[in-house]
Amino acid sequence: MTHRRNFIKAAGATMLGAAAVSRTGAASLPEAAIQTATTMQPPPAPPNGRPFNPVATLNGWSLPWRMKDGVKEFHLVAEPVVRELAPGMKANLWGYNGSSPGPTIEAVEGDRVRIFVTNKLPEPTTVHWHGVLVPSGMDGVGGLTQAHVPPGKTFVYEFVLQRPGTHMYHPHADEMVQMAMGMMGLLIIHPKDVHQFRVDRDFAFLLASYAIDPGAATPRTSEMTDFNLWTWNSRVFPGIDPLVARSGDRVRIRIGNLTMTNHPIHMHGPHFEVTGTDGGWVPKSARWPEVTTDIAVGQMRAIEFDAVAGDWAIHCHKAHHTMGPMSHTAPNLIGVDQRAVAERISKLVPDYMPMGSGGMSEMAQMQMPIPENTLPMMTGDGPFGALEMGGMFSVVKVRDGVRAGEYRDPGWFKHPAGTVAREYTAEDDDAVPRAVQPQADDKTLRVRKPGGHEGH
Ligand SMILES: [Cu+2]
Repeated sequence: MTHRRNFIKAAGATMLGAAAVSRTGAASLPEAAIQTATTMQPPPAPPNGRPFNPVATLNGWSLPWRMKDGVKEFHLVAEPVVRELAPGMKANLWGYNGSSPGPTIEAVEGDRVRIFVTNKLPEPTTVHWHGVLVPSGMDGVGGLTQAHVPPGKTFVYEFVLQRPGTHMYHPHADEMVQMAMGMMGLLIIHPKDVHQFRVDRDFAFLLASYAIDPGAATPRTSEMTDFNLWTWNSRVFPGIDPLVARSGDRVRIRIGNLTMTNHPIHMHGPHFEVTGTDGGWVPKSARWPEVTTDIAVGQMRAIEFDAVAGDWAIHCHKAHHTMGPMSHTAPNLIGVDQRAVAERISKLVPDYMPMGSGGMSEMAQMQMPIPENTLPMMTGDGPFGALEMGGMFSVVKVRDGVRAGEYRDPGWFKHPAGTVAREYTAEDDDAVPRAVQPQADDKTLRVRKPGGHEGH
């Protein structure tokens, strides 16, 4: 679905902004690729320039560049986009080149990059290169280090990438609105030495939150705390790509947080280490094992682990962040039978859904009416039933024999015989060793060891 558009033709006389437009850049703009697919587009190996191992952007893509006299030229177009957050809900967002988040920009330590930014929004914008070492005048802070990019104009940023690392880009202009509308993207600086920090699989995504009322499609941008859609690359479970790897692969996941709150990201299965921050790579001697890493607002964390076969949940550990937008105002009604009245209320108040009398779980099964273009609170099916999830949740799917560069969903894990938790039945009575068993002809309890060692 990637296609190109010629900006010179499309925009007629595209106006160039006053800021730092070099003659080389002004001669002709590089084409601005666009992408509207919401599934991961595994990036091809770099066609020119220094070699690098590209990242896999969850539900996203990487921006092609043009090499011009040794400079890598990229073209970002800030514009309104429609993003499907998960099947059943589309949001009116702002992004870049057809998508929110915008495409991942990938380049190499030492590269000189020239990034054209065309503003097709109804208001001025800028681009700040979060964590990238740039000259002050390239830092993208509207009013402070540059004039804003007016609607219809193109500005150009140019700098040399000094250190490898994981960075983000986002506006520093009317930030509250523009970031709440989804304007953000990843900027990856690969090391000059392709073997440095080498991993087998390198995933990347951004945390973003939206406040979209049930039945609506456009975020409430003045919201400060009460967000109801918790997304990875502007997707929510079950719309988030799985992270597919082969057993034994060294896997990296780079996660940047551009929401308004912290997210403790927790991965089941193998332990990981935090190997990178926005400031660069953590020396081996300074890493420690973890199963959860908190990612504060404006932070990036890269984690790495050795993949072990299985389906391993990865999610934000704030329970409300793995939920959809419906019914967070529901009172606790455990023990109360109120379904008849609830159904009548929900017809009058679209955002109303009762908590079940035995907990919330039954909500994942029953089909209460919800407004159009709205996701339920808990959803998704697994091989054993309802997953009861939403929001910031996905699955690290590790299998033997996955080919390098293969990211397709391999389906559910086939557990080896005898390794799945199951119901205990009376037939198990003799098969399962009991920890403590009273001995009929004895006054004291003896520990019974499995294997019939008692009685000597
Ligand atoms: Cu969270």
